[in-house]
This record gives sequence, structure tokens and C-alpha cells, in this order.
Amino acid sequence: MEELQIYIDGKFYPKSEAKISVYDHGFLYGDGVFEGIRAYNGVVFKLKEHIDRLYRSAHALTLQIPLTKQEMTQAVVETLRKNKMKDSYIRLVVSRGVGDLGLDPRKCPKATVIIITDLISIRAGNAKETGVTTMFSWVRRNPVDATTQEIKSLNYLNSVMAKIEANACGIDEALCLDGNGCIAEGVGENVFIVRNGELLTPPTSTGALAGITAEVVGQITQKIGIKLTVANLTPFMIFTADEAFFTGTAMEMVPIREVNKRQIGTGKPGPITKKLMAEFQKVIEDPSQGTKI
Ligand code: PXG
Repeated sequence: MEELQIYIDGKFYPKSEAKISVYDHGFLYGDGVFEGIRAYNGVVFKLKEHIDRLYRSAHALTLQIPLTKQEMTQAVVETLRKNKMKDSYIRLVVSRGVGDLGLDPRKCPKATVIIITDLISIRAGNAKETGVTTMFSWVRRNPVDATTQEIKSLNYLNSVMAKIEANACGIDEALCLDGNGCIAEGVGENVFIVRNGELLTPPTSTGALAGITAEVVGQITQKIGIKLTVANLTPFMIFTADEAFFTGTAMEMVPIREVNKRQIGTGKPGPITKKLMAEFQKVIEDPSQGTKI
């Protein structure tokens, strides 16, 4: 099998030779931004939305991306074509680039752009059918006036620490609370609950990422006439929810069956979650929802 080709700053390198400098501030300081994107059957799902978010994240960090949005879109498509991939998990990374050993970003003249078009390893095998177990980790989501998760930066220690806690406890996924003790999101997913036939999800103003999958779920609820409210959600509200689920590019939609050992609803994927998952499947199979490779 031919080796996967990786895009770095306009050139392609085989995976085993795709390397960046140890002086890159993405590596030294987590100074950079990224996107995780999926391609389904020759269409990059919501590529425009992901690229727009990448540039917004970069703007918040005053990180100058050395490509226009159009050039970036082209580079993603080209990398997929080069690897003859129709289905892929795409990792787009823009780091501050090579500098010196001080953290001052002014020492990095040019950002590094990396595009990896690989396959996704599903975290929990049959999670879509059985649902996942979750727990609130002691690691709070970063406040909005710190390394907020609203910026999709390379600084993911907050999520990594929460995940370590769940791993140590033998739980599939961690849930993260905001500074006020309300639910923010998962480590790389947004959260929804179902109560009395209606959906509720936390606001991003407490430091969660504005998820593109969550946005799609919002559009589906409008289409099929399910009420969706953005509200602060307490731990009690998810413990006593009828249903709950995660959304994210990597996970897509996954039911939550347990939170800190409390069973959610019947402990099985509920009717509204199942309906939304079926509708979500239709959306990802719709070629008009993305950019053709
Ligand atoms: N919140 C955070 C903090 C994220 O990083 C989401 C929500 C969901 O957003 P989208 O746009 O994908 O619906 C993310 C997405 C993983 C993984 O391994 C997931 C993400 C990033 C890195 C790894 O599942 N992010």
C-alpha cells in the first residue's frame, strides 16, 4: 500500500517523513489552531464552516494564516485527491511556526500549515447502539478569559486532563463543568439532553466550542419540529434527563447512558436521540452539505 501523503506548507511528504521543527511554537507552546473534519463518500462535510471557524480561531490568536480561505479549501481537497480518499478524518493544523525558545510569537515569521487526511479510529466500538458511560471530571473547563475552548487552539490539556480522569475511572467519556458548576461540554463533543420531548443544550458563552455537528443537530430539530433551548444545565438536569447525547465530528452522535453512575432514562438510546441520529445520517449522506473532492 502506498504511504499516506501529508501536506506541510504546500509540499507533500510520506507519513514517515512528515516532520516539523522542534522550534515550532505549536510544539513548544501549543500556539496554534486546528480543525477536525470528515469526508463522506467524496464530499468534505461542512468544509466551509470548518474553514471559517479555523480562521476565527486564528484571528482570536492574531495568527496570520499564510493562505486565503479559498487556497486552504483547495489544499484540503488536493490532499484528499492525492491520497485517493473519499472517506477520511481530516486534521487541519496551523501553528505559529518556527521561532526561538522564547514564547514571543513575534519571533515566528511564518505560520506552519499541516493537512493530514487519515482514517478515524472510533473511540468506543458500538457506542452508537449501546450509548456511552460518562462522568463529571474535577477538571473545570477553562474560563472564557483564559485559554477558552471557544478557540479551537492546540492547547487541549484541559480536555486531556479530563479524559485521563475518565480513563482512570474506567468510564468512556468525561463531562466538563464550567466555572459556575453548570455543564459545559465533553472533552471534544457538545452535549444535549432531552426533557419532556424537548432538547436542551448549554450555551457556548461559558467556554464550550460552538460545534458544527451541534449546529447541524439544531437545524434538524427545526426541520422536524422539536423544540431546542439553549440554557444553563446543572448536573441534576442531566442525571434526571429522559435522554442525553454527545455531538462532534469524531463521534458524530452518540447516546449517553450513564452519568456518574446514574442511569439516564431507560439506559438505552431513547426515541428522540434515535430519530435525530437517523436524520443526522441523512444529512451526512447529502452531497449538498459539503465540498466535493
Ligand atoms: N467541543 C470541543 C472542545 C471540541 O474540540 C467539539 C466540541 C465538537 O465540535 P464539532 O465542530 O466537531 O462538532 C470539539 C471537536 C476527538 C477530538 O478525538 C474531537 C475534537 C477535537 C479533537 C479531538 O474526538 N473536537
